[in-house]
Amino acid sequence: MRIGIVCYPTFGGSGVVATELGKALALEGHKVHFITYSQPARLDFYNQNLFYHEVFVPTYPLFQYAPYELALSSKMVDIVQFEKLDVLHVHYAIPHASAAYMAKQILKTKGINIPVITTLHGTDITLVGKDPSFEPVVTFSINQSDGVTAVSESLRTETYDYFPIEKDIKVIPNFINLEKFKRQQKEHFRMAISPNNEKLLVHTSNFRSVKRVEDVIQIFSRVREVIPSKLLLVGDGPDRPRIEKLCRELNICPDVRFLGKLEAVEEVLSVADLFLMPSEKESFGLAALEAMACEVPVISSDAGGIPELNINGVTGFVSRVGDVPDMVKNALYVLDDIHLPTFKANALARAKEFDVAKILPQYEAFYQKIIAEQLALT
Ligand code: GMT
Repeated sequence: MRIGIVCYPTFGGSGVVATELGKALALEGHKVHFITYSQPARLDFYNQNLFYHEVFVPTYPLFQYAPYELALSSKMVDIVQFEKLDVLHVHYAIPHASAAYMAKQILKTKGINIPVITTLHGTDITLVGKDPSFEPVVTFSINQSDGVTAVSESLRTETYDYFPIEKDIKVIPNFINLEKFKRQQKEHFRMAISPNNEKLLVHTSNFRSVKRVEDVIQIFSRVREVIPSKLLLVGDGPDRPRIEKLCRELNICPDVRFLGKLEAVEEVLSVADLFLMPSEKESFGLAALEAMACEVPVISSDAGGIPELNINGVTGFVSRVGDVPDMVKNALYVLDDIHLPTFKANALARAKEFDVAKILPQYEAFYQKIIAEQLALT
């Protein structure tokens, strides 16, 4: 198939999923065309089947806000026509689904019926999409998509709860490349961080309020009182200054390392004993899946789709959002050397259920179904 993928090119979960999907499809022999405003962060290898088309937004003194969505629609029209794409797959509804709708209408006037598939990732529904500034457009463009997928049952349910959606939403969960995300021998790194064999706790996020990074710090601070441990924080974002302040107030700075945005997260996860994800909202929790693939158990909240991934009492524990005491209790249980090896093995076994090799055929079958349905209409 010739597939167009539209996504955010950043480190965010939706962009990562879209890019890894495109890479996996290219390895299967499909021609994959990324259409974004810059090179996707994970589009880091050459493959003859991978193509990248940059969306350029001209500036003009009249524009207080550059009309990215229009430039994106125009680029989609151009690439669908020139590359003879079979399907457009847009990740994250805002503004990609409405830009695709516009492209589809333009292409119709040229006698081309391009099937559009929208994948909902989370905040496009649970946070930003619900805002009255966007809701009518989000509802319309989801209903106008030829196929819609969501990354968890929870997100599917929330979408129906919040929006008058008439379309069938197919759940295709996120996936993991187990070749990249696997526990590696990084003993020198572990020795440098925890010279006295302290336990290593890790949190990865974009440091936005939905991630509740303060809870991460509170959990760590109380765990550290019982078990000698260190905390590694990967990522960056608006809450970081507040988090650094909290670490100072709790007097735990020597045991907390801010590593910033990292490309090779798997190297940090390879030395970790426990992953913390106390999020307020989380449609799937890709960062937790990455940790589990590196044999790291997860202490998480019960937000959104996390309980579909992190099996309570098996791959870690799930607590109610904000229940820090319960998360501390569970973290101490998992970190106990009697329990830790079992949780690590269970985390890996669960991650294997989300192997890209298992999930990719679901996307391919869905593309074929939607393309066939559209062909039948013409
Ligand atoms: O977590 C974020 O804030 C980034 C966001 C995104 O869209 O880039 O992630 C969402 O999509 C990921 C990939 O499908 C999911 O694994 C995350 O759970 C989801 N985040 C939220 O729902 C908050």
